[in-house]
Amino acid sequence: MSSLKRKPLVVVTRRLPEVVEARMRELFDIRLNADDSAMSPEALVSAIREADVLVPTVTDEIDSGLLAQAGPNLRLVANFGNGVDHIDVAAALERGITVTNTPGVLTEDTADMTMALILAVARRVTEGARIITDDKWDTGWSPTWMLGRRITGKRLGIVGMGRIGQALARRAKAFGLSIHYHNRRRVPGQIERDLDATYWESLDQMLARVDIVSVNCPHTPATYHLLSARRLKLLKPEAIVVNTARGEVIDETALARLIEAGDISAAGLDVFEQEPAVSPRLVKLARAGKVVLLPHMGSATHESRIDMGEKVLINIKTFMDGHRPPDRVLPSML
Ligand code: 8YV
Repeated sequence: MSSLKRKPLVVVTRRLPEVVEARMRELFDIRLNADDSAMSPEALVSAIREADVLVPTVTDEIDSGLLAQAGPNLRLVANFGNGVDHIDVAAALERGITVTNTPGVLTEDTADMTMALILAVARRVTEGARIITDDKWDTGWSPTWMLGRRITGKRLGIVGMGRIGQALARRAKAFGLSIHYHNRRRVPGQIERDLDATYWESLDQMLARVDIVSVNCPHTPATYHLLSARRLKLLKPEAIVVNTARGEVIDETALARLIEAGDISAAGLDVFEQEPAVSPRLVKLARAGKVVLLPHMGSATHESRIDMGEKVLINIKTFMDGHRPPDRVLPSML
């Protein structure tokens, strides 16, 4: 916690919604990234040398090497986003730098996008839309054409039953899916009852029994390639895999290989291991209608992005006023 006599210098690495930037301008001395391109490592170094507060996003790698070059004023990294796997939180804390994030405000939108991907894959939504825009609907309607899979009555396995996992479960239940989940900790009984959710202590056993798997856990050292080649092979051949969390939780190469071989039916991915690069194998599968790929759009609504900005503002303001910011991230939470 800290108190400055002057306005704090806040460096924001990407353009934020206008209302958020305007409020930041009123409260702080801010430096914005006018052209909104992802900051180079050199630009990040000069940012953290002068800033009191850095506001990064998922496109900035804030590792221990970078943090070692921070200037004496850097006290807070107020991440615009929930996931903090691009920030070395322990290294920051060792240097007396507080880290905050923006939990809670993007839950519903991310759960919506997960549901959208489940439906898009099962009902071939993007494939169908492309038939019209590519002028390929010359055969007209037919009883056996463009058939997808019904989702009602199927089993959904949620990997990570936190806020987003539970918001997805509420939606999926309304669509007639039965809810199964694996989580580090079992959720309270009342939540399980409300969601009719079945807890699987063994991820392997759950994977072998569900029709759709959705990844909704954070990326941490413990969840890196949690859906490994071995685990992906446990899935039924007709299974669908959906990921709106972080690419690193799934062994993407193994997933592509299994879909190519017909050992997994399809996938819907909003996140990738090497963003913004997307594996050419996945792109090829998308062209063949086997997977639906989106460019990390889970929280991309005006509402979420404004609320995320509001959280960043509150975290900075509270911290600068000498109080504990509401969304402090500690290594023990990861
Ligand atoms: C954001 C996200 O778009 O909040 C997160 O963890 O993955 C996304 O919804 C992005 O992280 C913003 O930095």
